Amino acid sequence: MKFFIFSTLRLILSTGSAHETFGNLVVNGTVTPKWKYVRDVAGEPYWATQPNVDPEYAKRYPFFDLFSPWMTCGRDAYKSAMTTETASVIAGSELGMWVSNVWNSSNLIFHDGPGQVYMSRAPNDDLEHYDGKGDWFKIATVGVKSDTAWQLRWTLGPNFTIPATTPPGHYLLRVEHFQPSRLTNTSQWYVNCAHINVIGPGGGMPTGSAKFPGAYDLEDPGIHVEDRMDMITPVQGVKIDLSGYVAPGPPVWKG
Ligand SMILES: *[C@@H]1O[C@H](CO)[C@@H](O)[C@H](O)[C@H]1NC(C)=O
Ligand SMILES: *[C@@H]1O[C@H](CO)[C@@H](O)[C@H](O)[C@H]1NC(C)=O
Ligand SMILES: *[C@@H]1O[C@H](CO)[C@@H](O)[C@H](O)[C@H]1NC(C)=O
Ligand SMILES: *[C@@H]1O[C@H](CO)[C@@H](O)[C@H](O)[C@H]1NC(C)=O
Ligand SMILES: [Cu+2]
Repeated sequence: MKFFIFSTLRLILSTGSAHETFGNLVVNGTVTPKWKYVRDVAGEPYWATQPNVDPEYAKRYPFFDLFSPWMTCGRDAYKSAMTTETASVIAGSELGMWVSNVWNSSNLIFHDGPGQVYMSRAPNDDLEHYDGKGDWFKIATVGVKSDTAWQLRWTLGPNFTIPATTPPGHYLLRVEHFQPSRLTNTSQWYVNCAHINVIGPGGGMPTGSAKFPGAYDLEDPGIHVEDRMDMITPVQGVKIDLSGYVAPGPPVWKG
């Protein structure tokens, strides 16, 4: 049984589906270099140990366990805290977290699912020693485009605004992308975190808080979805209908 589960997982990991990492922060209209402002991550444990496999290839594999510590900022991302640079960003400006590495050489996302963006201020504004275990507030959900399509499909990644009244300080900026499914505990998860220094007048009080891991549940209706919303393993004869989809987590704080 154990072997069966293992080989099924390997099959899922090695066929068809698209994978990605969000290694590029977009700031001031510029796509910054991969892993400069985003915490670098470890490769998927199996692929990372295969000979002659590009490390970037192994990094873009998803993880499946939403209770994993990888849910905070990606696989072993805290190990890169000291070497990740911090980007100064103006509150109220638009940023992006874009894919640096996808399965399909089109280099565009071809996963179906929402993207969400969260922020968490580092204690003492010390990002180099922040493991991301504090409170997070949500600043964006990039969800459905129509009843049959997701906004992120065939794009480089989410664009979003840092709320204009965000208290100035040093934050982890966390992007997540996943595939809602009608099958429990089968979503591919992609998570990465950037280091940002928010410059601005402040004055806002972020509301709605979440912990990662911990904020989401396997039975969250935005993760374990109705049959009509499953575009990964669709039920034959059931028409795709994403209407009414609500992504997991607290509401978006707009500042
Ligand atoms: C969910 O899947 C992950 C990995 O695929 C596994 O480690 C975990 O035990 C599963 N959780 C449950 C509740 O089945
Ligand atoms: C973005 O522009 C602001 C204002 O000019 C500047 O302070 C900041 O350093 C820039 N950020 C990056 C990462 O270039
Ligand atoms: C990427 O995937 C799409 C959808 O499967 C396919 O149509 C396209 O040809 C692929 N592009 C490349 C360059 O492999
Ligand atoms: C993000 O912005 C770029 C232009 O800067 C655009 O090409 C892209 O489609 C946008 N992404 C989404 C998901 O809207
Ligand atoms: Cu994938």
